[in-house]
Amino acid sequence: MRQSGQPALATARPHRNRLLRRDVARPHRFGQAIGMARSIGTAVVSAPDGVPSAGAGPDAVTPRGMMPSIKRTKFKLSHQQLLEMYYWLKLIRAFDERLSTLVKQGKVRSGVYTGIGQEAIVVGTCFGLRKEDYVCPLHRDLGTFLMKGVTARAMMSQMFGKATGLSKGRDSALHSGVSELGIFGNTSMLGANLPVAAGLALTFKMEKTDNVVVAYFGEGASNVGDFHEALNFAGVQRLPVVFICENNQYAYSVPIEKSMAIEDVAVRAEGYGFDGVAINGNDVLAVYQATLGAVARARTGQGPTLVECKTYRWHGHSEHDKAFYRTDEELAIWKSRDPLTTFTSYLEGMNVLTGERLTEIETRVKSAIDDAVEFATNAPDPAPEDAVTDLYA
Ligand SMILES: Cc1ncc(C[n+]2csc(CCOP(=O)(O)OP(=O)(O)O)c2C)c(N)n1
Ligand SMILES: [Mg+2]
Repeated sequence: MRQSGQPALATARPHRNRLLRRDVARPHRFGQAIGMARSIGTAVVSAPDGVPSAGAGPDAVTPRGMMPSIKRTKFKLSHQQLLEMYYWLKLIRAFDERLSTLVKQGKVRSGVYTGIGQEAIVVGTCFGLRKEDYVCPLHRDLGTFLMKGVTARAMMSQMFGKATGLSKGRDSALHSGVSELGIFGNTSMLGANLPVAAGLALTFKMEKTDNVVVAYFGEGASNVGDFHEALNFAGVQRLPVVFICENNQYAYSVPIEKSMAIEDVAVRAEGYGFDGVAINGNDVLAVYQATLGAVARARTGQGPTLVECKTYRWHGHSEHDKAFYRTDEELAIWKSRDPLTTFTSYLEGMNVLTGERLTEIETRVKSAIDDAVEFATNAPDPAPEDAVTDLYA
């Protein structure tokens, strides 16, 4: 919310408004070497030949940082696959929105860190993964669990702290993994999932599989030591890991310009000997395309990639944070780049999404969420005697 007396966004925080700014190209040396220097204000990752980007338009991107060869990755998605992507975007949005309501109703008492506004990152990164590939999600990445195969019922039970949840009621957040689905649950230690991701990738390499690891972190986490150790190790060992930075501009109340002196987290990859790219994280196809390229490189022994997805979280850090540290104007700008609305328009423009299909998808989403809430509400609490089971220490 905007504080009284606070000047308008553009004058108060020119840096914060950078995603609207036109600027001159600042090509990275890798980019120059492969002739990929480009101008600020154009699409960062262009869609494959003949397929327009689903992005929110030129204002929605900040193409700074490096442009590795993944820019040229081509892909084809059938209408069915595009609609599947759309379903996931809708489901994940609806799940988080319902959780937000449940917190306000006092029905969910855990810390809820929604990813509303950031869904394109989860969907674009998980869509092309295999079951055997691992994800190492963050506190905002509930959608990765759903996309890797956890049911909405189990996920809702987890958030309710019920016995039917992933951690059987011992926790009510995302601190739980499902190894058979390739999900390594996060801990609360920011950045700590990244060395673990590198370790998982080392296992894949030593076992000579072509599985990959996709690890998520915020721009805030990229300032902690674990991030740098993990990227260094992954670079030295050429590990099959894709580092996905969800740059939502804030680490709790701290805006990015107060925590780092660079514009793009992506440039940090260069220090560890591999490529990084900054893309429009609100464009699900751009995220899908960049991940596809990075995953292909990882699978074929070409090592890690850092993909920085520029985005914004609509809600506060958690549901108890009213986010007074930002302005209404800033939020409105980012809401106008809603990954869901832009993808809806894109699909409608291509005649992939018709009124009938939209109703069908919305009905499916609503019934999945309603069913999950009902299931979790009626599910049993954990039994006291179970407190000492499943312990390894
Ligand atoms: C090592 C460590 N330091 C601080 C915290 C407290 N903390 C939890 S989330 C958070 C902000 C994270 O920001 P970012 O990495 O940008 O991710 P975002 O929440 O924006 O998705 C902080 C400071 C923590 N959990 N772990
Ligand atoms: Mg952040």
